[in-house]
Amino acid sequence: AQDCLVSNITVKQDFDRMRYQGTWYAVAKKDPVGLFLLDNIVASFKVEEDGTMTATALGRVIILNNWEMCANMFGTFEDTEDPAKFKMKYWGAAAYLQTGYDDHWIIDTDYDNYAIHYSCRELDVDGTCLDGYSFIFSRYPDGLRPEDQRNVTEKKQDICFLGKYRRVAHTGFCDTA
Ligand code: FEN
Repeated sequence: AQDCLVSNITVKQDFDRMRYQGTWYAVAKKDPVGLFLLDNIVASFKVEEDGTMTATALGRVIILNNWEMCANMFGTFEDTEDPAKFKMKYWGAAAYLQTGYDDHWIIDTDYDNYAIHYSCRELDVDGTCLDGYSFIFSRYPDGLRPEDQRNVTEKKQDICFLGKYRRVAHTGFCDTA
């Protein structure tokens, strides 16, 4: 959407939640306002027997007194009329972690290599996104394949977050948690 209206953002056509299952490594993220996951972010999606999509996410956080922790987050997804647009209820394994209810849109994915996720938390009066976050996911912790980078950059621009991403480091911090 070159006008940056959230209502004009297009998502993956005929999104297939079965093919989306499994492990996704966050290789880049655009942060929302407030508390979030810092790095070492790995998400795992699953389709339950009743068809509901669920996910877990691990990521490093720094809590009070500069304690480094691995946050263990859970999400359940509510379907909408668009198969690529969900509402996600999320919570943490630990009580100090924030809970929430966010949009969860799959902008694009080829299921085997990359995925572009988008969530706008707050609409501005003009219909653009005032506060949102986004993940670029890869099936590989080392990053995107070179042949996927052009498309991902294009999609970052489509959701008006180009230039707002930071690389997500994978140092192994949450590998044994
Ligand atoms: C997503 C996809 C897979 C499932 C889930 C995802 C979203 C995770 C979110 C995490 C939020 C973390 C927070 C951390 C926090 C999209 C990857 C669930 C939205 C809010 C602190 C930091 C410091 C502190 C307290 C809490 O609460 N962090 O003192």
